[in-house]
Amino acid sequence: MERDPLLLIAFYNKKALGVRYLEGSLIKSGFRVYVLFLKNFNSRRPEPVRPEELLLLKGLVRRLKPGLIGLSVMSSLYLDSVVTVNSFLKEEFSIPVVWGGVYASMFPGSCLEHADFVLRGECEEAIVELSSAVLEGKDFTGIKNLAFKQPLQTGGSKIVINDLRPLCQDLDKLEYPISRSDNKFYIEGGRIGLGDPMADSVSYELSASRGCPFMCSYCCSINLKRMYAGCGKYLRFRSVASVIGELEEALANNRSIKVIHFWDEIFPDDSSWTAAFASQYKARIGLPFEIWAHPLRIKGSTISRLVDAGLYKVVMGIQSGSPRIRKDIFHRSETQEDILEAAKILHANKVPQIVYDFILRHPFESEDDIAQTYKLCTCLEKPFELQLHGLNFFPGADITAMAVKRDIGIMDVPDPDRTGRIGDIYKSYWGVKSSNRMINYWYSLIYLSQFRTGLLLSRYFNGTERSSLTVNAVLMLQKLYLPAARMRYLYYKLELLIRSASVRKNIAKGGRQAVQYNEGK
Ligand code: B12
Ligand code: SF4
Repeated sequence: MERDPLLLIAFYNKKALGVRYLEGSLIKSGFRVYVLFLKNFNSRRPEPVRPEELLLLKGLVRRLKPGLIGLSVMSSLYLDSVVTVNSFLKEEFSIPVVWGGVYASMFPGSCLEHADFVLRGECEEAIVELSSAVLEGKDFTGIKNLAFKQPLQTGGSKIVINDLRPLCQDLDKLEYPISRSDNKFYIEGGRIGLGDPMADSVSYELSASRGCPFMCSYCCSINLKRMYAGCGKYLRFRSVASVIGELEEALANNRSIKVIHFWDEIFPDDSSWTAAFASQYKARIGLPFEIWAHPLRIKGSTISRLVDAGLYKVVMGIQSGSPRIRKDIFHRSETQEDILEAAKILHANKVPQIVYDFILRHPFESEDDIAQTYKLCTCLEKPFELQLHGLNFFPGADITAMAVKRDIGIMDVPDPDRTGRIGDIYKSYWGVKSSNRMINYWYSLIYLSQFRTGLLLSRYFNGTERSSLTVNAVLMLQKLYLPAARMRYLYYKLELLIRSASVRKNIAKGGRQAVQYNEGK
């Protein structure tokens, strides 16, 4: 008899790499799988799941009749929506529900207040084992990575958290994340659609590695690294052949792809890996691509090769120009010189779009700290863009414990176990405005420093005596530069399209095949 299908739900994430990996693994093991992408990601106006969207979900579950539903809880930022969906499913159906993802891995106990099961960590194997056990009514209690509630003879239940299996060291063994459309649905804006929302996307998103070598205090990557202690190497790389193979398959399936987005926490920087990657990418893919980078992992030889292969955009985390904040609060060891050197390399190698990421206006930061960030920004070579955001105190992150321990202002730091409405949480990440006018003043100077004329103006104001008039003028100037930021955004988009079109034209002429490569043979 055919087994019931499975339904995996991704929240606010139509790319949902993790869910697509699970889908690949389940399909390979003979399961029927459906995937629902529930709501789009919208950092400006994040929206809870609407009642009519829950009704659409109900109709879908009735139609598909899954034997197990998996909720992907990658972030605590939208936990509210996950709990709403979970409660709704529990009221309407008696289908077991399993949670997985970063948040579920960190807090299996709290998640089991809602879910029947939690699977911790990377789950390509564990989801297959749990699905077999649940659908075939077999014993699940010994499954590695699983957490569940065990009923007690005396009544009630206790939480059992099983050990983790070793981390998959050969990432090439995993199926490519799946992009087929006939088993996918999306719900957004009170409507349901059939098909993969990424099917005609102009970007393709993938990862060449898993893990990160760093230990930033505000990031949950270190919680995962600690959780996996003793389970094998945490930072792992795919082979170049596997990455290129995935991209070729994606390009064959979707002719609209114009840009490739690598979501590696830090893009691989190993010289021989990048040399092989650059030459094969240039020969067989060629489209402009984007990466995330770290100041301590930027080398001239690597960046020049990658730019030659099509590297278009680099987002490098600087996070603060204050050595005190970086070292003592964020636990980042790079010096001002390291940062300036990395920026110089990006500039010298003519990376077309250079973006620096900063976390500003948080309770640890003094006026002197933010003034140092401004100073650093004035030393960065142009052109560059700034991505400025606030600090989110994720439950379980080291910085959250630090904030609670130092009692730095209970209004500013949410209780580590508390989560709020999605809109409020996002405000504290992107939109937080300090109540301290001088902090806002420095923030505006930092913002201005990314534009050539803005830098001149910021220097002028920084050099004049501070009065309420000059402070107001700087705050106002920041607003006046918003259209310039918009224009720059459109310029980069257009440039990207032109680059991409020229690569496509070459491909159409057979240009790609004309280039020889020898690596990997
Ligand atoms: C790439 C990335 C992104 C990409 C996502 C691209 C994509 N294709 O999905 C982008 C930039 C879009 C993004 C956005 C956000 N991200 Co992000 N992101 C990451 C990053 C670096 C890697 C995630 C990834 O792709 N991993 C590779 C895949 C294969 O692994 P995975 O997703 O974890 O999935 C595996 C397991 O978790 C598990 N699993 C996953 N889902 C399920 C479901 C079930 C049922 C089961 C059983 C198992 C399971 O099995 C999967 C396969 O092994 C992580 C850091 C990290 N180490 O996880 C942060 C991270 C997950 N992001 C984070 C955050 C905060 C966000 C945002 C909220 C940022 C923002 N302010 O808007 C948004 C939220 C997006 C969303 N709706 O989920 C935080 C979450 C922390 C927290 N406690 O909330 C992390 C941990 C980074 C950090 N700063 O600490 N992110
Ligand atoms: S470098 Fe990025 S991914 Fe790595 S620990 Fe720091 S913030 Fe997290």
